[in-house]
Amino acid sequence: MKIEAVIKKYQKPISFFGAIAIVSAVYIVFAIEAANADYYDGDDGPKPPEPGGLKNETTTYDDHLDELGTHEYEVNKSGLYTLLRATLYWDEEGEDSYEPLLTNYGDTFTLTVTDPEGESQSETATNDNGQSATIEIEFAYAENQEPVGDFNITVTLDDAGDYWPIIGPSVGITDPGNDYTLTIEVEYLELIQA
Ligand SMILES: [Ca+2]
Ligand SMILES: [Ca+2]
Repeated sequence: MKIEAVIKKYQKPISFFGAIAIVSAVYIVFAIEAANADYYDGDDGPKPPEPGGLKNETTTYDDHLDELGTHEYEVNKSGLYTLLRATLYWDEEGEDSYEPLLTNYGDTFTLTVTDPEGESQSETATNDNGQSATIEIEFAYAENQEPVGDFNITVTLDDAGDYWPIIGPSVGITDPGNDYTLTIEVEYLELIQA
Protein backbone atom coordinates (compact mmCIF):
# COMPACT_ATOMS: atom_id res chain seq x y z
CA MET A 1 0.00 0.00 0.00
CA LYS A 2 1.30 3.39 -0.91
CA ILE A 3 1.70 5.99 1.76
CA GLU A 4 -0.97 8.20 0.17
CA ALA A 5 -3.44 5.33 0.40
CA VAL A 6 -2.65 4.76 4.09
CA ILE A 7 -3.19 8.46 4.89
CA LYS A 8 -6.45 8.47 2.98
CA LYS A 9 -7.62 5.34 4.86
CA TYR A 10 -7.23 7.10 8.23
CA GLN A 11 -8.43 10.52 7.05
CA LYS A 12 -12.11 9.68 7.11
CA PRO A 13 -14.25 12.68 8.00
CA ILE A 14 -15.60 12.66 11.54
CA SER A 15 -19.36 12.23 11.69
CA PHE A 16 -21.64 14.90 13.11
CA PHE A 17 -22.70 12.61 16.01
CA GLY A 18 -19.07 11.71 16.67
CA ALA A 19 -18.24 15.41 17.09
CA ILE A 20 -21.16 15.90 19.48
CA ALA A 21 -19.97 12.87 21.54
CA ILE A 22 -16.41 14.28 21.85
CA VAL A 23 -17.62 17.77 22.85
CA SER A 24 -19.98 16.23 25.43
CA ALA A 25 -17.21 14.04 26.91
CA VAL A 26 -14.88 17.04 27.29
CA TYR A 27 -17.66 19.05 28.93
CA ILE A 28 -18.42 16.22 31.42
CA VAL A 29 -14.72 15.86 32.37
CA PHE A 30 -14.51 19.61 33.10
CA ALA A 31 -17.74 19.53 35.11
CA ILE A 32 -16.42 16.64 37.29
CA GLU A 33 -13.08 18.43 37.80
CA ALA A 34 -14.87 21.60 38.91
CA ALA A 35 -17.08 19.67 41.35
CA ASN A 36 -14.05 17.94 42.93
CA ALA A 37 -11.96 21.09 43.27
CA ASP A 38 -11.53 22.12 46.92
CA TYR A 39 -10.24 25.59 46.23
CA TYR A 40 -12.22 28.76 46.76
CA ASP A 41 -13.97 29.37 43.44
CA GLY A 42 -15.80 32.69 43.60
CA ASP A 43 -19.21 32.87 45.25
CA ASP A 44 -20.23 29.40 44.08
CA GLY A 45 -17.29 27.40 45.48
CA PRO A 46 -16.74 26.10 49.02
CA LYS A 47 -15.49 28.75 51.43
CA PRO A 48 -12.65 28.07 53.87
CA PRO A 49 -13.55 27.99 57.60
CA GLU A 50 -13.12 31.28 59.44
CA PRO A 51 -12.07 31.92 63.04
CA GLY A 52 -15.09 32.55 65.26
CA GLY A 53 -15.30 33.77 68.84
CA LEU A 54 -12.81 32.95 71.59
CA LYS A 55 -13.69 29.79 73.50
CA ASN A 56 -12.40 28.94 76.95
CA GLU A 57 -12.57 25.38 78.31
CA THR A 58 -11.20 23.77 81.46
CA THR A 59 -10.96 20.01 81.94
CA THR A 60 -9.92 18.34 85.20
CA TYR A 61 -8.65 14.78 85.61
CA ASP A 62 -8.38 13.15 89.05
CA ASP A 63 -6.16 10.12 88.64
CA HIS A 64 -3.56 7.87 90.24
CA LEU A 65 -0.14 6.66 89.14
CA ASP A 66 1.96 3.81 90.44
CA GLU A 67 5.67 4.55 90.77
CA LEU A 68 7.36 4.84 87.32
CA GLY A 69 3.97 4.97 85.60
CA THR A 70 2.98 7.47 82.86
CA HIS A 71 -0.39 8.74 81.71
CA GLU A 72 -0.93 10.53 78.40
CA TYR A 73 -3.60 13.11 77.56
CA GLU A 74 -4.44 14.73 74.23
CA VAL A 75 -6.06 18.09 73.50
CA ASN A 76 -7.57 18.34 70.02
CA LYS A 77 -9.76 21.38 69.34
CA SER A 78 -11.04 22.56 65.97
CA GLY A 79 -9.57 26.02 66.23
CA LEU A 80 -6.59 28.32 66.55
CA TYR A 81 -5.01 28.02 70.00
CA THR A 82 -4.27 31.24 71.84
CA LEU A 83 -3.39 29.61 75.18
CA LEU A 84 -2.94 26.26 76.88
CA ARG A 85 -2.15 25.96 80.56
CA ALA A 86 -1.59 22.57 82.23
CA THR A 87 -1.44 22.43 86.04
CA LEU A 88 -0.46 19.29 87.96
CA TYR A 89 -1.29 19.18 91.67
CA TRP A 90 -0.58 16.44 94.17
CA ASP A 91 -0.70 16.14 97.93
CA GLU A 92 1.03 13.82 100.33
CA GLU A 93 -1.06 10.77 100.96
CA GLY A 94 -0.62 7.46 102.73
CA GLU A 95 -0.77 5.82 106.09
CA ASP A 96 -1.17 8.47 108.77
CA SER A 97 -0.69 5.67 111.32
CA TYR A 98 3.01 5.50 110.32
CA GLU A 99 3.46 9.01 111.70
CA PRO A 100 5.21 10.20 113.78
CA LEU A 101 7.61 7.25 113.77
CA LEU A 102 8.07 7.27 109.99
CA THR A 103 8.48 10.15 107.58
CA ASN A 104 6.80 9.92 104.17
CA TYR A 105 9.42 11.24 101.76
CA GLY A 106 8.24 13.36 98.89
CA ASP A 107 6.93 12.05 95.56
CA THR A 108 8.49 13.31 92.33
CA PHE A 109 6.31 14.00 89.29
CA THR A 110 7.23 15.22 85.79
CA LEU A 111 4.75 17.13 83.61
CA THR A 112 5.52 17.45 79.88
CA VAL A 113 3.49 19.40 77.32
CA THR A 114 4.19 19.28 73.55
CA ASP A 115 2.38 21.79 71.34
CA PRO A 116 1.10 21.22 67.76
CA GLU A 117 4.37 22.60 66.36
CA GLY A 118 6.42 20.04 68.30
CA GLU A 119 7.70 22.51 70.92
CA SER A 120 8.03 20.87 74.31
CA GLN A 121 8.14 22.12 77.90
CA SER A 122 8.88 19.81 80.82
CA GLU A 123 9.17 20.34 84.56
CA THR A 124 9.90 18.04 87.52
CA ALA A 125 9.09 18.70 91.18
CA THR A 126 9.00 16.89 94.53
CA ASN A 127 6.61 17.71 97.35
CA ASP A 128 8.04 18.39 100.81
CA ASN A 129 7.02 16.06 103.63
CA GLY A 130 3.48 16.89 104.68
CA GLN A 131 3.03 19.41 101.83
CA SER A 132 1.35 19.53 98.45
CA ALA A 133 3.13 20.55 95.24
CA THR A 134 2.21 22.08 91.89
CA ILE A 135 3.74 22.23 88.41
CA GLU A 136 2.34 24.71 85.89
CA ILE A 137 3.24 24.82 82.18
CA GLU A 138 1.83 27.47 79.85
CA PHE A 139 1.90 28.01 76.10
CA ALA A 140 0.63 31.44 74.95
CA TYR A 141 0.54 32.56 71.32
CA ALA A 142 0.58 36.03 69.75
CA GLU A 143 -1.91 37.06 67.10
CA ASN A 144 -1.37 35.30 63.75
CA GLN A 145 0.93 32.77 65.48
CA GLU A 146 -1.84 30.51 66.79
CA PRO A 147 -1.20 26.84 65.99
CA VAL A 148 -3.77 24.25 64.88
CA GLY A 149 -3.67 20.56 65.82
CA ASP A 150 -3.00 18.43 68.91
CA PHE A 151 -1.33 19.07 72.24
CA ASN A 152 0.15 16.02 73.97
CA ILE A 153 0.45 16.06 77.74
CA THR A 154 2.18 13.40 79.84
CA VAL A 155 2.29 12.93 83.60
CA THR A 156 4.96 10.62 85.06
CA LEU A 157 5.51 9.57 88.68
CA ASP A 158 9.32 9.28 88.62
CA ASP A 159 9.73 8.37 92.26
CA ALA A 160 7.34 7.78 95.16
CA GLY A 161 9.62 8.54 98.13
CA ASP A 162 9.20 5.81 100.75
CA TYR A 163 8.47 5.95 104.50
CA TRP A 164 11.63 6.01 106.60
CA PRO A 165 12.05 5.95 110.40
CA ILE A 166 12.91 9.26 112.00
CA ILE A 167 15.30 7.41 114.33
CA GLY A 168 16.33 3.79 114.66
CA PRO A 169 16.99 1.10 112.04
CA SER A 170 17.16 1.99 108.37
CA VAL A 171 14.18 -0.11 107.33
CA GLY A 172 11.58 1.71 105.26
CA ILE A 173 8.08 0.98 104.04
CA THR A 174 7.36 1.29 100.33
CA ASP A 175 5.19 4.13 99.04
CA PRO A 176 3.62 2.53 95.97
CA GLY A 177 2.29 5.62 94.17
CA ASN A 178 0.25 8.79 94.42
CA ASP A 179 -2.96 10.50 93.39
CA TYR A 180 -2.85 13.70 91.34
CA THR A 181 -5.11 16.26 89.71
CA LEU A 182 -4.35 17.52 86.20
CA THR A 183 -6.18 20.67 85.08
CA ILE A 184 -6.00 21.69 81.42
CA GLU A 185 -7.20 25.18 80.47
CA VAL A 186 -7.42 25.92 76.78
CA GLU A 187 -8.38 29.10 74.90
CA TYR A 188 -8.94 28.96 71.15
CA LEU A 189 -10.63 30.73 68.26
CA GLU A 190 -13.15 28.19 67.05
CA LEU A 191 -13.09 27.57 63.29
CA ILE A 192 -16.55 28.02 61.79
CA GLN A 193 -17.60 26.94 58.29
CA ALA A 194 -18.73 30.17 56.62
CA1 LIG B 1 6.03 9.42 99.35
CA1 LIG C 1 2.75 8.66 97.65
